Formats: sequence, structure tokens, C-alpha cells
Amino acid sequence: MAEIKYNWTYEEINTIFNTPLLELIYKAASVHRKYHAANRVQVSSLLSVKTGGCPEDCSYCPQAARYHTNVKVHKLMEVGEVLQSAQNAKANGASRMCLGAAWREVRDNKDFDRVLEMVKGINQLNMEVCCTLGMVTEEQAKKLEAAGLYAYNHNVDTSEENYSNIISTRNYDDRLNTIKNIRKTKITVCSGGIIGMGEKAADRVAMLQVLANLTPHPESLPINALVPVEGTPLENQQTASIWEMVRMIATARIVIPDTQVRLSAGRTQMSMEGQALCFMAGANSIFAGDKLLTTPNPDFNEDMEMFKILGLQPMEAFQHHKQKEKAVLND
Ligand code: SAM
Ligand code: DTB
Ligand code: SF4
Repeated sequence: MAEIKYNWTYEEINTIFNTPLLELIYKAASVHRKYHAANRVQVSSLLSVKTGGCPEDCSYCPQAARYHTNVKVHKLMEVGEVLQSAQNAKANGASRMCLGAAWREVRDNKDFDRVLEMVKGINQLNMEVCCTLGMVTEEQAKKLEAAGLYAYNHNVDTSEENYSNIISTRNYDDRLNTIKNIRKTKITVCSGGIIGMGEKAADRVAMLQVLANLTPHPESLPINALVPVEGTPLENQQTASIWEMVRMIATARIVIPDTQVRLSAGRTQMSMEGQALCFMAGANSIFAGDKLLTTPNPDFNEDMEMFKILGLQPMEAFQHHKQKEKAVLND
């Protein structure tokens, strides 16, 4: 059950996904303990370095220019401001800093050069630095690598079949191609998706199958619960229940045992008990800080209180890889 493999069939994952919930949590918790220190949770900080005005039509996203949301467009931030923000996040216990830009793709211009400076600066703070900037070419990925980028986030978001219902301005292969370009470097891959967009259970299973058959596996796998934002096509969408979230996290943990599963967007809607079940089911990372990119996130002090109650400790930077090496040595 806890083996690492890259040839998962839809049926295999579907069987795991449909396991009675408590049994599923138990299995996922067992896998989690085999590959990770279960009391360690990575605290990442998110910063929107370029906000809104995006040409894409992702129906969940408040930053798409074509939807009328309350998001204020902001041009690319200055390097100094970003480094200050990273320093503050580090002082609050964050070991990873994730920079997001509302771009369709990276262009070879002054703005990209500035992002490279941000990456260099954060790397010097001894934090894991992650970027999510849209599509990248192999050459751009190499520049990010040279600047010291640790991870690149590029979500597949949903199943290939459902993709065109959510986004029409790019296709699934565009997404997979960027992941391939990142894989041509030493940068680690962060890729996951969103639940609660009106997709079927079959789409969730199919999405996990795509991620579980990427070779190598993504080192990090965010599971977001849709945050419905006024003005977007999904504004009235019924949000995913905590049970759906737990089932998704547990299945992800079992099919990709050694990844960091990130309990990402949607935590403001979840109780502490609900989040505890997510950690039990194998989630080992959160975004902390009162804002995600543009939407609210739980209060930082409340999260630290939750860690205290649940006996969780923030993970240090670059630990995940060290732990993985140790697990291999102990085998
Ligand atoms: N523009 C880049 C891209 O699309 O890859 C980077 C930024 S984009 C905001 C990063 C990810 O945030 C998306 O792939 C999506 O999974 C997630 N996201 C965006 N809006 C969301 C929402 N309302 N609820 C949950 N997740 C969301
Ligand atoms: C991911 O999967 N979730 C984060 C991070 N990667 C970049 C972003 C969540 C964004 C939620 C909507 C917003 O705040 O704008
Ligand atoms: Fe643009 Fe990314 Fe939002 Fe899509 S998810 S509209 S690409 S910022």
C-alpha cells in the first residue's frame, strides 16, 4: 500500500478514494508516518508580487482581468519590499516563501529580471523560495534555477476532461509542458489542484492519477478548496465539505507517499477539528499569514494556537529532502 510507483490505474486510485472514510484516514496516516515526521508541518508564506489584470479566463480566479472582482490591480512589487516581507515571514516561523504573479506566462523582460533578483535575495535568507508565474520555457526555468529557485508551483487544477469547463485560454498540455520544462532543472515541482468547482468525484480521481503518474512525482502537492469570489463565474459555487477535503488529502497521501501535501486555500471555512483531520490524513504543510494571494487566510496567531493544541511543530527549511534521504538510508 505504501509503495512509490508511477503506473497507477484509474481503478486503483478510485478504489482507494472510495474506501470508507475512517479506514481511509487510518491508511493514509500509516503511510504518512512511514515517510514523514508526522508532528512536523511546513509553514509557507504567500505573497502576490503582481496582482490582477491577468489575460487568462480561469473561472475560479479573482485576478482574471475579464471578471469584475474587488481585486486591486498592482504592478510588480519592488525587490526591497518583497525581501522585507520574506524576512517578516521568516521571523514568524515560515521556512518557505512563495511568490505569485498574475501572469499567463513569463516574458523575457525587466519584470522577469526583477523576479530573479527577488529569488536571489530570498535564497540568501536561507528560506525555500517558490514561484508561481504561469507558463515558463526551458530557458526561463534555467534562469530561475541559476537564481536559486527551490520550487515552482504550477497546478493541473482538475482532470484533463474537466479542464475546458474551467479554463479556455490554455489547455492541459500547456500545463504539463511547463512542468516538463521545470523538470529539466533541479527546481522541485509543486503541482496540485482545486476541489469544489462543480467537478465530479471521477475528475478528482483522474487528477490524482495524472499527478501520481508524473515521473518523478511532484515534491509538493497543494489541495485547494475553491474560495468562491464575487464576480468570478464560480462565485455561487457550493464549497467542498471538510469530508471531501479529507478524502482528497488522504488519497493524495497514499498515492504519492513522499510528497508534501499542502492544505492550501479554503482554511478560513474549516474548523480546527476539520483541519486536525486533514493533518491526520497526511497534510503536512499550510500557508500561514492573514492573506493567501488576494483572499483571506486564518489569523497567524490562531494557526500557532492550533499547532500548540495539536502538538505540531513548524518544519525547518530544506528538511523535507533531508528526511527523505534519511528514510532511504534506513530502508
Ligand atoms: N498565474 C499563475 C498560474 O495560474 O499558474 C500563478 C498564480 S495562480 C493564482 C495559482 C493557483 O492558485 C491556481 O493554479 C489555482 O490552483 C489557485 N487558485 C486561484 N484562485 C483560487 C480560488 N479562488 N480558490 C482556490 N484556489 C485558487
Ligand atoms: C496553490 O495551490 N494555492 C495557492 C498557491 N498555490 C499559489 C494560491 C491560492 C490562491 C487562492 C485565491 C487567492 O487568494 O487569490
Ligand atoms: Fe491568471 Fe493564474 Fe488567475 Fe489563471 S489562475 S487567471 S493564469 S492569475
